[in-house]
This record gives sequence, C-alpha cells and structure tokens, in this order.
Amino acid sequence: MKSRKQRIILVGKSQAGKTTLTQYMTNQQLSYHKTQTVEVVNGQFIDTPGEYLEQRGFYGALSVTAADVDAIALVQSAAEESTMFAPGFGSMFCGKPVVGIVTKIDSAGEEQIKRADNYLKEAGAEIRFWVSSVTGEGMTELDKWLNSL
Ligand SMILES: Nc1nc2c(ncn2[C@@H]2O[C@H](COP(=O)(O)OP(=O)(O)O)[C@@H](O)[C@H]2O)c(=O)[nH]1
Ligand SMILES: [Mg+2]
Repeated sequence: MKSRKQRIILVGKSQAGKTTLTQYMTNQQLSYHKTQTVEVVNGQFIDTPGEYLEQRGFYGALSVTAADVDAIALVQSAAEESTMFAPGFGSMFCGKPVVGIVTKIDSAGEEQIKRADNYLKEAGAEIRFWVSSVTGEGMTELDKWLNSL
C-alpha cells in the first residue's frame, strides 16, 4: 500500500513554467510568483528555483534535495531556443526515474517543441511529456505517469 503521494522534483531554468505547472496539477489558481527557495507543493511536487540549474554552485543542493524523491522532472520551455541541460544531466540523480516535460506548447510551433523534446532526450529523459498549463494539453498523460510511479 502506498503510504504517501509520489514525490517529484521539478528542475529547470527560471521562467520554464515549473511553478505554473505545479499550480495546474494541484488545481490552484495560476498566479505568478518567483520561486525563491525550494517549495513543497501539496506534499507532492518539489518546486526549485531556476538557480538550481543555472548555477553549478547549486548542484550539491540540488542532489541533496532530490535524494528523497521518487522521480526527477526536467522542465524545458518549448519557447526557449537554448537549454541549460547538459547531455547526460539526468545521470546525477543516481538512477532514479527521470522524466522530461516540455512546457508552453500552446505558444510554440512543432519545430520548437521537437527541439525542446530533443534537449530533454539528450539530457537523459527517456520518457517525455508535452504540456501546456494554459490549455491543459498533455496533463492527463503526465498525471497518469505520476500515479504509476
Ligand atoms: N503560454 C504559456 N505560458 C506559461 C505556461 N506555463 C507558464 N507560463 C508563463 O511563463 C512564466 C514563468 O512561469 P513560472 O511557472 O513562474 O516559471 P518557473 O520560473 O519555471 O517557475 C509566467 O509568466 C507564466 O505565466 C504555459 O504552459 N503556457
Ligand atoms: Mg518558479
């Protein structure tokens, strides 16, 4: 029997859409606030500040924060041309399941979505989801995967 909800940590650049995604998934009203520190949302999502990915000095903090989770989500905006995820980035999480989430697909074309998807694949996310927190597209599939962990 499951004693608690599966916990997942969201890692991605500032503005990637991590916080908005947690708001969507936990049925909160979408409202912007800058994530200043690690926040646990609904006991399930560990939301992290963009600095955890953008500044290598935070990688120690990132791996400690991730030690207690069931899965890692690498979050990449489809609207972003570049990525901060180095190839193989996901391997720093010691073999835990790594999923890729392409966000903001409502505001991107197919080529942009595929580019983001490829960044996540290269980073080590074997499974990827394409979502929008505005239209809700892709969220059912993501939710199903979370519940299957
Ligand atoms: N069009 C669109 N905008 C989004 C989506 N998700 C987030 N945003 C916007 O992107 C900005 C950054 O979102 P936020 O969740 O704070 O990103 P974080 O820094 O990764 O936590 C905000 O202005 C959001 O309203 C989405 O799915 N579609
Ligand atoms: Mg945030």
